[in-house]
Amino acid sequence: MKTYVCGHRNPDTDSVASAYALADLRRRLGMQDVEAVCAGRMSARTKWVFDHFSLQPVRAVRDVYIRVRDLVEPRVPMINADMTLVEALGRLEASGESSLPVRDSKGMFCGMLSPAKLLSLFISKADLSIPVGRAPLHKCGLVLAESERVHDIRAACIRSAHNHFPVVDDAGRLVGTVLKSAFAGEPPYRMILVDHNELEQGVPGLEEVPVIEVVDHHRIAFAPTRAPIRYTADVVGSTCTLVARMYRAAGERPRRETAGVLIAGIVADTLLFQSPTTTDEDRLMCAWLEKICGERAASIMEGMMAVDSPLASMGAKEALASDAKLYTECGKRFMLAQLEETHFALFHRHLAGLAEEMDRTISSAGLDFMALMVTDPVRGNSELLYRGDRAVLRALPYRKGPDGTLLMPGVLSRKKQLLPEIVGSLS
Ligand SMILES: [Mn+2]
Repeated sequence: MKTYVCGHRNPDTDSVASAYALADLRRRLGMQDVEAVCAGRMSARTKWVFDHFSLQPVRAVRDVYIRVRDLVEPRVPMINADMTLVEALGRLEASGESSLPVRDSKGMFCGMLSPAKLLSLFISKADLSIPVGRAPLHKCGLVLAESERVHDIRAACIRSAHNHFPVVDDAGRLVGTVLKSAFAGEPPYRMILVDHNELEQGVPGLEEVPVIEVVDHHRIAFAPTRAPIRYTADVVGSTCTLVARMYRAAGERPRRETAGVLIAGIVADTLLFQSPTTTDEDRLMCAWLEKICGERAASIMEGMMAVDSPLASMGAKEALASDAKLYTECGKRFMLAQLEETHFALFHRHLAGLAEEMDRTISSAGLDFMALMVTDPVRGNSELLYRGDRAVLRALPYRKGPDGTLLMPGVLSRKKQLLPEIVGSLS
């Protein structure tokens, strides 16, 4: 039976990475037909991680509702309309079913072959070597669309006098047959949840599918289960830490790429061990994974963070213009630009180009000065690059850092924190 491993909706890197690595571990330990999926689209950062390690991205699913196509019984044959009636009746008998679906040469569904419908032919001892397409077929039963939710058609099917329901795709082509008995059977797949355990946070449709395992580092709000399930939870900084621990406990060594993906999950959730949720276990597992991967956690973090960075994706001019505000205060005209970066390395690398562009703006826009505030929202700090009027610069209360930028620990707001200081230094 198929098993999906899935993290929470709006999937973050920890959630996708832990699903990917746990699916791989379960497969190695003998589980068949396991697939990691993600509940919605991967972020650009997560996509970068999979690209970086040359892995296929995890397939995104919108929901896991059980669909008609999941119940199609592959052992029930389909009859082609150009087959002779004799041959088709032979197939019907061999199948052990009471009716079989018929399709024309284009694959379109044309009706059900059922002996009851053929009674008049038998009685009149008609020639049974005619093609099925010319024989009377049963056409008034329920026809199911493969994409329909089982939840929506279950009652109608159970009430129906028929035991066989032909299934068609959007174009009306015959896909196969669903047997009435399928509605009483086990759901066709099951789930392993990672990085969440609350139904509301999970992929839509989760309530219809049995959960056989949970690996998580959040509060527990999981409903009581009917059967025992495997439940791994601990107070650590990342679900990937728990998955790494499970590899070790099983005596398995992840592949280089899988180790890289796990590192990405750990550093993304612990903000490279800066978050107060970080534990020693996160550092320990990450160090083990780094040895296997051959790449440092910090460099994976940097690669990931650079993805959404304005300084990585735009030129200096465009980045400065993306959020620049013009002010006139105390007879001075100035511009304050702000950018969000997850750390300052890229900013320091682009200092010369940014300064040059700011000098150009000062002269073209007739400004007295211009400042660029780069904010790291994760650690809650900013740094300032200042060009123009030296008197204002000297009056600002910020210390100069080794790269020549002004350090603004704890400063996040241009409007509430930087602007009052600037205005204060003008008067
Ligand atoms: Mn997490």
